[in-house]
Amino acid sequence: MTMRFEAEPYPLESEPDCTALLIIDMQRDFVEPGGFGEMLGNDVSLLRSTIEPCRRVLDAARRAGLTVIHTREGHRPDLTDAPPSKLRRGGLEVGIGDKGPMGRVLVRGEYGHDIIPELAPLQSEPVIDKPGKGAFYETDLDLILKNRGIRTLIVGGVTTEVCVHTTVREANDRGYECLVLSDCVGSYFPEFQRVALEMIKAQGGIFGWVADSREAVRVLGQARSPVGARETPAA
Ligand code: TIU
Repeated sequence: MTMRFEAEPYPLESEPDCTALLIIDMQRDFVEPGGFGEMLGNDVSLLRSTIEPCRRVLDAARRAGLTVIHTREGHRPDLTDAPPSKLRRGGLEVGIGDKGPMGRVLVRGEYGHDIIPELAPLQSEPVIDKPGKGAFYETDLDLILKNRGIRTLIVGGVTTEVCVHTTVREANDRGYECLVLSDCVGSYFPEFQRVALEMIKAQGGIFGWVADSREAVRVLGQARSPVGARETPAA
């Protein structure tokens, strides 16, 4: 069965077994106080409105049997995969690799680095640990998507103009079609949120489509991947 999302700038069609939900960097370090987001000087409460819409779409995607993939931005404990330029950036008092209230900032295995419990991955859902802003850079995301025959990505997560944009642009150049859900992505800057969404869908959808969680849940509610749910969540 073909899914048809009413989106901007025009409807997007895809097959459930060729479509994945990609949830980007919904980590404590970005959405909870005391993490990397706050250390950069941001009000992290602005991102928290994305949690409920992401949870509803995640639930619908799991029920429809879609591939679900999560990403986390962060580094090895020895920071050997962190470019010195990234470590220096911002001249932060407490920055990447330093000890903060939620453990070492943006370091894999630390409390702050992990995905928030509301959106915790199932065992069957790949988690991509990425050193950069884009989820394709120096990761096996492209390989996983190709092996699953995925061509369309439904995208949520944070932040809209940084890791979401970078990932969607990378995906677009690799031939994937991306549907970004406006209320499932968030920015620390309201004006960036608005403009970042405009940029995606301008010029005939120059690198993607935009819809919202309601539309995604509506369409996914009628869909079922022939591959079937790989792991059914507890009701
Ligand atoms: N600072 C900011 O807006 N974002 C990031 O550093 N990473 C992600 O977007 N995940």
